[in-house]
Amino acid sequence: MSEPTARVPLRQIWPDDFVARYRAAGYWRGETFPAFLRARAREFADAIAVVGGDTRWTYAQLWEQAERIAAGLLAQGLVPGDRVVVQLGNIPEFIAVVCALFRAQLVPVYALPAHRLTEVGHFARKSEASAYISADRYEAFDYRALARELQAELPSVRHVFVVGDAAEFVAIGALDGPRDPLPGDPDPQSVAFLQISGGSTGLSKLIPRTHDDYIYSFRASNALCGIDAASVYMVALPAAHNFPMSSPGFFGALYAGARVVLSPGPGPDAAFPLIARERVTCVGLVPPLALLWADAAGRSTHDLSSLQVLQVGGAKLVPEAARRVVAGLGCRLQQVFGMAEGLVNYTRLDDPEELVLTTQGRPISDDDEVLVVDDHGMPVADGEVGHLLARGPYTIRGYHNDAAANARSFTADGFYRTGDMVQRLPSGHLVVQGRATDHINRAGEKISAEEIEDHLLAHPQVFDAAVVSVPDDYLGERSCAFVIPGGEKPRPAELKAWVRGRGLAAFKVPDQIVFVDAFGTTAVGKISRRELRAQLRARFLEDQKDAG
Ligand code: OOB
Repeated sequence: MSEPTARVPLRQIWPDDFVARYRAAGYWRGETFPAFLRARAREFADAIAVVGGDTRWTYAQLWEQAERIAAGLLAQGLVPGDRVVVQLGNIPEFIAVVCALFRAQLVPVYALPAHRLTEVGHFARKSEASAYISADRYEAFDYRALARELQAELPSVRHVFVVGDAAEFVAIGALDGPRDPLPGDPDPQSVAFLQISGGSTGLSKLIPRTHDDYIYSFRASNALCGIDAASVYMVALPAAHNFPMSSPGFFGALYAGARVVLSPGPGPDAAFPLIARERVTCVGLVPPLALLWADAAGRSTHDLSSLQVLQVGGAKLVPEAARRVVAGLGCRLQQVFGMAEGLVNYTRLDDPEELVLTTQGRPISDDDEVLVVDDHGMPVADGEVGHLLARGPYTIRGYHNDAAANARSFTADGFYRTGDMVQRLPSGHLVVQGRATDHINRAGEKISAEEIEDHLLAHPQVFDAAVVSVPDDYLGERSCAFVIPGGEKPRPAELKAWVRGRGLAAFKVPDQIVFVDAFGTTAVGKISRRELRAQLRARFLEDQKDAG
């Protein structure tokens, strides 16, 4: 039998002098996922690592699950370096599967449970994935149906593995194989997984994160978020999102030997009983949820007194809301302003209250280089609003396989253009003031205006469409599509169903549709889409003011 040939590991390239610097500073220690997970399985063998549903795995059991699944995946014909799209919800198997992929040197590509065929197909195509792993059902959706459509469209996705009832596919629970073929530990500078971007222009980009850089980000986060072996960290947001994964997230918690508790949903009904039962100490939420929790806490009979740190991030928490959250939950607030591409800012647990309430924190690392610049790239003074650029020991230098996006999103000297507009205070704390890119931040879910416009334009009765963000009391922002009908005007519900029918996550369906005869721009000649969206948004806000 011939040896299976591994695929060439993906790499993310930092210039040599930066590599040397980040190693010398002790950020990059040559640690890898499988090595640290194996070490914890010895050190904390009998401590509970993961709690979810009826499952309680010790560290030793989690590692055993990872080894079994890893061996099984290789026995099924996957080879190290293969990319695997993982679409699992907040269930223990999500963590076991991801650890197994690391163990076998397979590269997870994270999809959110809300994603549908169009998005999953895009991730699989872009990453050249050979496998897809999902649950049988999650939140009333049958992912096996999605798997069938995916394989019909992309035969290169040769393998499908399913948690639960696998139907014609292979069950994760049944996987096993000889342990000998399992590879040794990977190169710490190789890409451990591909995370997905919020996607401000068109489709999501894939974000390659290395063992060295990602482990540094959550190891350092642990110190700033107060996570140690005695902590109990709850995953309330979708586990595949970078925030609950690494800021400090469940990986930070596992690195520390702490306990991870997976909440099946983000609302108080699901989370509060678990907080009381497991004595949860830390959880991360997006602003609308934090407000919901704060309101519900007053009426709740559950004991929430174990909560020490409530982290809020993913979208802007305005000071008034921050005050309500603190008053309602009575624990320490930590603001988190991060991005899957890297840079994460935290308010510090010992920051003065005013900074915690009014800023989005400061970078993790002394070697996070943060620039705030004007439209011409010139630095602005502290206190002035400008574009945020970032470079550092856990911020990527480029997207996976996307030269056009890289040319747009990175400066020649390797700074990532975050698209966010911020103010920097003399203390180094950042205040997010808006953004320069056209996406909608809908309760922390990022939606590209362009992506949704393209789907609307494909409708036969749409002549033109522009999608903008409008303020929403609950979500922070919601999406509003301005549509010029072509021929007979479609009904709004029809257009929403159309977008959903294009195989997209439900959160991308426009919340509101406004029909207009023309975009009515006053500018002479052709204006950019961005300018058009800005004008429509301004007109919407003006109309609201008149109406109210
Ligand atoms: C997190 O990551 P992504 O990749 O879903 O989104 C990043 C973008 C940022 O560029 C910014 O526009 C926005 O989300 N954002 C915030 C924010 N946190 C993120 N805007 C205002 N205030 C905040 N606190 O969302 C993410 C990743 C890791 C940790 C936390 C959040």
